[in-house]
Amino acid sequence: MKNPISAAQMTEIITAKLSHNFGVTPQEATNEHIYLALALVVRDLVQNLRRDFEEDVRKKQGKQVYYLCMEFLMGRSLKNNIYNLGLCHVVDEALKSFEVKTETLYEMEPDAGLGNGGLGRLAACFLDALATGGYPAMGYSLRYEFGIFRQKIVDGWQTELPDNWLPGGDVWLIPRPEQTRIIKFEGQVKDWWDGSYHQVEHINYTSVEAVPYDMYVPGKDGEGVSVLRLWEARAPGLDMNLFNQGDYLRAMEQNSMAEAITKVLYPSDNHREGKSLRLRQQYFLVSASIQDIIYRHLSEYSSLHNLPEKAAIQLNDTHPALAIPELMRIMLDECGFGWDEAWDIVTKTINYTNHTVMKEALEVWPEDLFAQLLPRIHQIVQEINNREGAQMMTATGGNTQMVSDMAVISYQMVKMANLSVLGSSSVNGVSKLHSQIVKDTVFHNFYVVTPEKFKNVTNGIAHRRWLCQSNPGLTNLLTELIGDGFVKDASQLAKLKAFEKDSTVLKRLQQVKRENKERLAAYVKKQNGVILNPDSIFDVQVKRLHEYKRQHLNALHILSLYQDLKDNPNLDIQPRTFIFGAKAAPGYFLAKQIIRMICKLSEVLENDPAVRDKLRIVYLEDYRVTLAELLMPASEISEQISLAGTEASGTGNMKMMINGAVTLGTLDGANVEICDAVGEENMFLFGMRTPEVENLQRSGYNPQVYYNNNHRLRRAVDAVRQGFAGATFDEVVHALLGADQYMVMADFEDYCRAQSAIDAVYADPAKFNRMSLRNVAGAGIFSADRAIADYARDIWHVSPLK
Ligand code: 26V
Repeated sequence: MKNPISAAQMTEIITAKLSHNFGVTPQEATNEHIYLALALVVRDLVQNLRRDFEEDVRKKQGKQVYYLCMEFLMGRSLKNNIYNLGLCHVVDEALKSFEVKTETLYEMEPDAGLGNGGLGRLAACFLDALATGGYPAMGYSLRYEFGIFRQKIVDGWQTELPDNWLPGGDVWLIPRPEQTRIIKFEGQVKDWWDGSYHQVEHINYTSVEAVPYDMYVPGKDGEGVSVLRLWEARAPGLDMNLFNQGDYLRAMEQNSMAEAITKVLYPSDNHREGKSLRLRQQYFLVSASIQDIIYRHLSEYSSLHNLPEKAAIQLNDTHPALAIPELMRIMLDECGFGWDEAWDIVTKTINYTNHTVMKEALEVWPEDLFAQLLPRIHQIVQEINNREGAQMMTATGGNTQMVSDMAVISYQMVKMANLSVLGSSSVNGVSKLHSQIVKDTVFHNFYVVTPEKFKNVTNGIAHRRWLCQSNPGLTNLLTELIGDGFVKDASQLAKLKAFEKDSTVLKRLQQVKRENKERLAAYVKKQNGVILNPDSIFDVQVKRLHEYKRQHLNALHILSLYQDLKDNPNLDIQPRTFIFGAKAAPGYFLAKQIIRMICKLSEVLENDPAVRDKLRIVYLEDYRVTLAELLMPASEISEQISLAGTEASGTGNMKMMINGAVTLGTLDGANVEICDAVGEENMFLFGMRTPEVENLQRSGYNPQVYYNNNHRLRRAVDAVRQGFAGATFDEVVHALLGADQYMVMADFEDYCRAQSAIDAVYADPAKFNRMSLRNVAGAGIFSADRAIADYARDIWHVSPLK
């Protein structure tokens, strides 16, 4: 920061806040008060930095990046902000006079869990990298009153509790009621010709107010500050018309409908919902944000003609795809543009990132619902469909099959992915493999027609959060060995390679891991009452629960290992602790049953004194950002075992790698690039490659074949069929032996082989530590700083302000 603050000054400002905001002296203040006061002090500092940054942007007329996403999984902010402002020591020192530890205050902050998983966390990591890189950027999303549910496991079953995060969390949110926007739903469209002009009017609509709340995200050393603008839905006061007509109840109903829009985050991931509330949420986000972007642009340049030169809008998946017709609507209906010119500007401004190729996640909306809720947007989408259809007819030489595949509306469904591709100048996947699959499969026809649109930007993580803040032990060791240049330039982690044969360094690396394992063990003891053996291998699979991620493959192997141990109690294996953490979509029954199976298997192991010191499962409840920050540094094996071709990228794989874990994985998503970075010899690879998966899909996958031919597999599946610990798992058995799309059985044998390879290597600590070191050294390219630099160069065409 330009004007560093001393600890004495910090004490003084916190004291002033305590008195001014809560009317308490430092002696009277509770920890809660001190947490809030400190947060407010930090917030003020960041707000000032943002003001300076914005002034600079204005002077230089810098191009703005707008990142639209239904989810931002921010986690906590206090520690990150203090770290990025370079105030850790100042705060530690200042808090001494309040007799409270900084860490205690950090623990009081609730996670801002405004997202489901990888997609939302990626958006959060990008805000950090945008700020640090000095790019003028805003994220737009919704201020959900309830974030991702809190998970409780009861007798193995997941139960969901509401996540009421605003008490304690909203100290970061600055309301901007003066910038409220109006969003219009339903009603009819009236159009007529006025001389030579086509006039359009949206009538009889119901309006909802969108009130913005800003959250600031400072970059490291305060070079830039990103803003996350979250919209809250409010009813615009009671409808007096209805009220006066005596329709009191309808007036009230409209009120609660409006406020339902930002009540709760949809908790499903990779599965479409098709509910009208979700469509309302999407349009609400998009309309408020696009109005805001246009307002900001016009107050600077008074014309939309240069929008593409001064603004880049990124659609994070198809959820905000209505930004395309919404921008068209405003240009056509409110700014007097003709179609062609408006379309040219829109398509040059908007870009789209695809995050999944799973068919069930591609959003489509029934056209009648769409037309009823968004009548004017529907007309525009129809027009896009007609015009683009005609264009595609020419481009494909009249290939009606191709044209229909690329249509925005077909069989009375609105296809958001096709709309996103047509309305964007760039379409990117999130890892090399995924971007190739996007071109080969889901968007193949688009690729044939407009190959230049298709790009790749491999995901990245905020390495300052996931390494520097979460793993101080490793960070100190790295700083001592290679200097602190890696903090702002992760590629410098490669310097660590020079130490791969240095046995002292390898031992210290192991010692750091050991301490992180003990830190996790202390948490598990408190939380689950289970005592972990820190000498055992910490083998971690944490991610959303989904069949394609194959947590059940992991479980099946553990079960089989248990059976082996029962046969031969003296079996020479390295003690293992298998750690799981995962939330299931509340309506996804099979996923919940898989959780139960894992928990029940854990019970079986725990109740068997002969094995529990060698083999243990811990299921960690309520996996979330803050828990991940504790887990990643303690992980030794990173399980990334999705069926090849299904996981778009993965980012947990990167978080564990940078903390020295070795990947046990298939060649899927970003695992492929992890392999490029560290070499096959520093991973445990197994399973079919994508071409083999495709072959097997073509020839017909028959799980029975594997069941019949592999004794170990049959025995494990039979045990699942029988059930254990008083529970049965019929649906799991059915999924495995039925038409399992994810081919668990086909990869089982090779997975077991890779698992034993881990055992053998772990028995030789020097070897394992060297692999671990090579993973840290190779993780630099997975920094979000690199990903953002790629977007800036290849897609947004923006440069940092400084
Ligand atoms: C779809 C839906 C459908 C409607 C209900 C709510 C909802 C929420 C999310 C989605 C799409 C999820 C796509 C997704 O999360 N993809 C993940 O993106 C990560 C970041 O790029 C990537 O690392 C993961 O591999 C990918 O699964």
